[in-house]
Amino acid sequence: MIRLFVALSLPEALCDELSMMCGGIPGARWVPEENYHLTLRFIGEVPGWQAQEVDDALAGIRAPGFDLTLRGVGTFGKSGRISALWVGVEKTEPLVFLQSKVETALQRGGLEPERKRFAPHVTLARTDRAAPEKAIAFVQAHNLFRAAPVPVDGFTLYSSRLGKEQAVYEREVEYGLLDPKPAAAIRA
Ligand code: 3AM
Repeated sequence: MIRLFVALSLPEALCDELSMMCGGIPGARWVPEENYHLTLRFIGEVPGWQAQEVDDALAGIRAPGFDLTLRGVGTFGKSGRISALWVGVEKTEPLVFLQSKVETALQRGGLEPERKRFAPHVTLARTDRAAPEKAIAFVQAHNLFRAAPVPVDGFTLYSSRLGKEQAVYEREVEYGLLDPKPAAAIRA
């Protein structure tokens, strides 16, 4: 069995910028810089034969590249507990298009439909062992964060091995996106 997810990786300079924001919350488990990603679809544990079908399905995706912009900071959690801190992502049309292509391809590859709404984000920390006030203060301090747009020309099938503190992510397969439409073609 192999634990898989589909995600966008981020350029090193952007990861550096994100990691510079991190720190100052006792008990938070900060995601190591090399693990930053934007999940398009969590797959979970699948047998080897199904991983092959997933790969085949993803390889068939045709979608244009686009620019990705990270901005704002937020939290996941419920009933007063904050489980994660993340940086937000502009939910643009080409990003949503790619995510829906991935979803359709995976269903064709035999996976059950994803029930959760796509909420694009980059997780910075798991905060279930931290004081919620500290996580809230972090959000307030960084809420105006905005990164320069970065070009996305592909997406990645990652494997994940769960470690004691941090998961170990491995880039298994990279898939290319089509050249983005030139501005002139969009205007025409
Ligand atoms: O992209 P983020 O960091 O929010 O939390 C896991 C991580 O999300 C999530 O998949 C991403 C890559 O590991 N994940 C882990 N288990 C999950 C599950 N059972 C899950 N997402 C949905 N269901």
